[in-house]
Amino acid sequence: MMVGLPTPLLSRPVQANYEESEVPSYELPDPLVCLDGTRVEDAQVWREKRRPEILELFRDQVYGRSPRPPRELEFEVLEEGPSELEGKPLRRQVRVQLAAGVSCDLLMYLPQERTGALPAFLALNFYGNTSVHPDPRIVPSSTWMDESEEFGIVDNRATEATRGVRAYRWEIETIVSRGYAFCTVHYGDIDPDHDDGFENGVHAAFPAEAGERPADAWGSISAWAFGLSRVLDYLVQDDEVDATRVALMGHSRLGKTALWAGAQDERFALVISNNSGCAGAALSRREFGETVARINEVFPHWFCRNFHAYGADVSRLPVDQHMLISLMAPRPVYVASASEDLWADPRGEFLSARHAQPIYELLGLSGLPGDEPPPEDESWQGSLGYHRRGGEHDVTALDWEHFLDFADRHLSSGKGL
Ligand code: GTR
Repeated sequence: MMVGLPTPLLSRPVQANYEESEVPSYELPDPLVCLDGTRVEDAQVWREKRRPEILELFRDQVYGRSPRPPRELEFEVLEEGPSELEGKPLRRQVRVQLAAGVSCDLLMYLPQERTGALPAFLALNFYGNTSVHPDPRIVPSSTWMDESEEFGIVDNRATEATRGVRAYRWEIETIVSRGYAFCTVHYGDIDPDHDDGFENGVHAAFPAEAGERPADAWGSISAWAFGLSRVLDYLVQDDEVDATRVALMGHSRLGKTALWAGAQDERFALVISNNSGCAGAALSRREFGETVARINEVFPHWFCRNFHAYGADVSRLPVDQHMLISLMAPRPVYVASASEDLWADPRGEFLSARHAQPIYELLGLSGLPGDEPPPEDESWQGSLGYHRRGGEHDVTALDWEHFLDFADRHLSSGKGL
């Protein structure tokens, strides 16, 4: 346990805590108490005063401040045509410019049967668009790719050998058969996942002014979130997609990204966090599994420099992750955990959603029905949703079943509803 350790010891590896009895006692910052000490009593004060305060705290102290997007949206349709996937959905591949000289490739599958603009799922992927399905027509990625012995990725060089390797995580045929467009982008197109001085990816298009990089400058999670918003800019003008009904889904570090993207960009209608853990859905003050100290040590580039200071004493953080979820309100948020994914603190993920509930209630919406999570594999769904799947850190068909039901409830797929 790290609380109370003298600072010098923190640079040594600290054993992660996996014992509930060892969770330190903590007090969460109250999302309904403003910085001047006044209490939020109505939706207007939440909207106009407290919500902007919390958003600013996350920008300034955790993920960093993103630049303004380019004024003109530029994109190019790379390829379009019927696919051989079950149900023969239309495949469309679009190169979307993120900033001068940087673009990402968006892969879309649109159900063949459609009567109007479609609700959509949008998610970043880890190993290139080719990894999500064996479809031979998916344009391979040529950007930075995470090294992997398993997939033969050496020196971060993208390889087509990833075709289909992660298909099991993406229920594309099911998603499409339920009336949703499926949209995905390789996160490496937006920003390489390296601690490399922010000199490449979309960061490079916005060079810092001379001198030290500001302590609130954007890290990689902010960069990936920025990319998601630019993809949404494209979807807004794609007539076949209803951009007011886009569900953002992310797994692990990309789950952290989905929550941060949804918090900043209120055009996202719904957010799903899968196993996002520390600096995602899990409460930092529990220090269960991955901690703020450890995440900053191993992945300093994910955050702004201000965040690095909190590893030594997490109780000083002016926010905790329930406040990130509260920034989505009144829009629906679904948090999914996995029982064996202790590193991501399943209980801390549940509690974040639970502690965001007062904001949903203030806005007249229901939250989760109980103080304890539902039985394993069962899903609770109101404006907030939660399940804890049996098994490891992963995305499975059961997770997607719950995500799709949650999206049907809130976005109405137009099929079977
Ligand atoms: C882990 C990291 C987690 C989680 C995960 C992932 O190594 O400690 O915070 O984000 O990576 O993204 O796969």
